[in-house]
Amino acid sequence: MRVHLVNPSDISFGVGVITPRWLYVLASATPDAYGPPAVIDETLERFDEHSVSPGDVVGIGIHTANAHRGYEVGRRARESGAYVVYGGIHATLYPDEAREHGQGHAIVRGDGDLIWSSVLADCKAGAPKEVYEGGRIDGRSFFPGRWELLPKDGYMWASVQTVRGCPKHCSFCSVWRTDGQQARMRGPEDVVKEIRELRQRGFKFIILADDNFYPVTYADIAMARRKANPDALAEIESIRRERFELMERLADLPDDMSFFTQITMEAAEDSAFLDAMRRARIRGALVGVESVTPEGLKAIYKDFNLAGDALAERLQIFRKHGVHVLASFIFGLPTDTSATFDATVALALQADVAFAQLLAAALVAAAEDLHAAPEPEPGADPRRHAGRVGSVLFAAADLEAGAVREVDEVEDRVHARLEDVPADVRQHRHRHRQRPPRARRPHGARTGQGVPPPLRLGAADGVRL
Ligand code: B12
Ligand code: SF4
Repeated sequence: MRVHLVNPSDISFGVGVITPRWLYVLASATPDAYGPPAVIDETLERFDEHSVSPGDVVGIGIHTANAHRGYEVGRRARESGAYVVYGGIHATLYPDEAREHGQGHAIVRGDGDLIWSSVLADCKAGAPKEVYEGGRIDGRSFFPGRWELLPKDGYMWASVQTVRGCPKHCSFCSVWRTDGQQARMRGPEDVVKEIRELRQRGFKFIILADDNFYPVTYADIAMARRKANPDALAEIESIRRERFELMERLADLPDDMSFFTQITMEAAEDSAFLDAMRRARIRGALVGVESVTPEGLKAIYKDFNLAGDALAERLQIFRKHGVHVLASFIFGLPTDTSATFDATVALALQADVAFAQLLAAALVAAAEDLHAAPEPEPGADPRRHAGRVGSVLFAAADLEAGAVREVDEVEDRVHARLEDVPADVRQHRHRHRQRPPRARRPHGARTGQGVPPPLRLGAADGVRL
């Protein structure tokens, strides 16, 4: 019985940016008795069902964005006689969907590290269970990646996790539902050991694949003090201490290494923490700004974020401490209006962020809205039907003609460049080969003379990393 681990992707490019950590963690969790698992990241190369023999196990990790492809892989693997097992964020949230659409024999919910060997033993015995509850294991039990299985020169950056779970509960995010609100931290020793190994393998840039690198805020400490709860206070103080200890260890690593993480903007309140990040060479962080208005933040249960000038000032503090910000914004919140776009751009410039990531929210609702959008009535102004995200209507009529042309030109340039990618690099763009061709955007859709093709989006719980 051979074990195959597949990270699904619609497009394979031959090289990847970041190592998909779960593949290498599950490889570590695979007992030696089964031999080294075949690790297939479809970002690099396509899964070939002919490599699977009857009785093999094919483990597929899915998040919402790659679930469709994951289900296709699973169906093919099952046709080849393999046991198909799904895990990951999306399977944890929607196990029935993975069973129905992906024909999974078994679904693993939660962390795979400890339960994976039991799943394999059951498959070997010919009796996999329908659902396994992997749970939320203690941070000390997280497995490191089995990095000796990495393809040579396959990735630019490696990924190492230091903490899982986030105490917040932002409405659009899946993390607190899947990984929980408890910060589950790996021991600094384990983290550094893994990083050293990766450096020996040539990686100098490492993504800390954490949900929230700053899990204890001043407000949490103040609250525990107010409640006069010594146990709670001791626990959060020890979490904070351990974060500092980790950063000290990172600072001792060779100085050609850099890190990137994800953090809430509350960290800006804590200059000692930001200074420790700088010493640790955590040079950048994704900060979930999400919305620039207090109403927007309230709507997504993120009113611990600031808005307005105070927000800009808070973001500037990161850069002053040598931590560059990738600010992540969401569009399409119920409180957004067409003025939100300009307000967001103005804020991003004022805050001096290094990058801005702009995402569409409420993917399900937005997709439904688009699907439900009626064809223009004969004689009606078709430009009112250019599209909608959440409650924001994108009417091409509202765009300047020049802006429309610019968007079209950029899109055409990107397509042209993709076509130029040499065949040996662009191994296969199987999205185009395997699926019926996507409905092309009707000519002139961008300029309002047609309706854009419907979006096919899954049931998404979270839209930002
Ligand atoms: C690092 C990260 C990234 C990085 C690195 C990705 C990479 N190459 O690894 C980058 C920046 C590229 C990224 C991009 C995106 N990400 Co991201 N990312 C993360 C983050 C913070 C950590 C992921 C990670 O490595 N975890 C460590 C591993 C070990 O954990 P794991 O993957 O969960 O795997 C464990 C279990 O789930 C389980 N498991 C997983 N697979 C399998 C399979 C089997 C068979 C079994 C048994 C078990 C199992 O066992 C594993 C070990 O315990 C997560 C947050 C999170 N908590 O997961 C978001 C997260 C996965 N990202 C998310 C999103 C939305 C995205 C983007 C779509 C963002 C965007 N709009 O562009 C893109 C998608 C990119 C793509 N095409 O894959 C969402 C997904 C939400 C959802 N409903 O699916 C998450 C959950 C964040 C969130 N706020 O909700 N991401
Ligand atoms: S969006 Fe960020 S702060 Fe909010 S729950 Fe998710 S990980 Fe935590």
